[in-house]
Amino acid sequence: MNFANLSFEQPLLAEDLLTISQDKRPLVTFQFEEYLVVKGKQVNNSLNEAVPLRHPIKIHEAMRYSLLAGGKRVRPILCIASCELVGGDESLAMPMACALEMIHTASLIHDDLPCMDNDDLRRGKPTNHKVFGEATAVLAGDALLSLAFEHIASNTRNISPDRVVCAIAELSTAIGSQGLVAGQMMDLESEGKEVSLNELEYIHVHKTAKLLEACLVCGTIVGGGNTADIERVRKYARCIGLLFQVVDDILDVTKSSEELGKTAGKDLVSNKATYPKLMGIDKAKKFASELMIQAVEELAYFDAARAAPLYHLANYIANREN
Ligand code: GRG
Repeated sequence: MNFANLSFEQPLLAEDLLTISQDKRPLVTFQFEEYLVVKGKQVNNSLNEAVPLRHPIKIHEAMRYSLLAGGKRVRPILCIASCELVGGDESLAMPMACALEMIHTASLIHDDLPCMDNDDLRRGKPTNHKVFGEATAVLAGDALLSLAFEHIASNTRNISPDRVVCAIAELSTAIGSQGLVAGQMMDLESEGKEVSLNELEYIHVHKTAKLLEACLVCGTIVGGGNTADIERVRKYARCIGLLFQVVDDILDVTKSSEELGKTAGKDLVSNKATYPKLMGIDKAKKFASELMIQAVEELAYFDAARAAPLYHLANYIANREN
């Protein structure tokens, strides 16, 4: 991709996080803010329809409470953007995108439970168990997880069964005992212990990056991408996934609870291993900038116009404020 002669709708990056050289900027003018708003609304509408308020009312109320509480919708939007990157229409990816948000929300509900992170605030509201009680919160997470797979199987259209099965395999691996659950397990086990940078990377890669990788890879699969496309997107995804968590660690020490919509400074109070703690805030920011640059380089193989959303999403993840 030729990155020369570019124009931008907004500044690329917060100066303190990173600067990226002119020749790495995408070719096309792209209204990223509008893209985020439009895609976010479409995802919210689809999620609202996917979980109607029906009998038994309490469990569906609890599922809807957390699922529709806001959230940046980064995962479904990454899925849609990677589908569009390889020429697929958004409609092909929407059931998968909604499923990813359901799984993400399930993991947040469980993560906030007293037996896990024990948190009171999520997405700017009291956590699920604070409102509905612990037992219902556990069930709401279980039901969202199950519904995610039902939703993919029942609502995906115009994609070969081979591709759907392949995407489901990718997704289920990413969230099980070799993915999300592995990261959470190691995170719990490392509480109160000295953690090396390698161990911290294992936790972050599994707890956060694997699901983000699945979002991008599944979007590429359902969008019709070939093996080379999938592997290139996977490389981008691995950088973005780790970047997301490094930035999360930085935000925990630099923002307030109001700004984050969740309890700020929690990592410090619980003496948790984080990138700022292990390498200092400046080096953590530098690491984030390196990951962002590496991610963007992986997009060079793709059509510039189609790659623009993923280019801007990398920038957004690096510079997000919550
Ligand atoms: C339910 C499959 C399943 C597993 C449960 C509890 C658990 C195992 C894993 C916890 C995983 C976890 C909560 C990781 C943190 C990921 C993270 C950085 C979340 C914040 O994501 P944002 O900033 O939040 O995208 P919003 O609210 O905007 O969606």
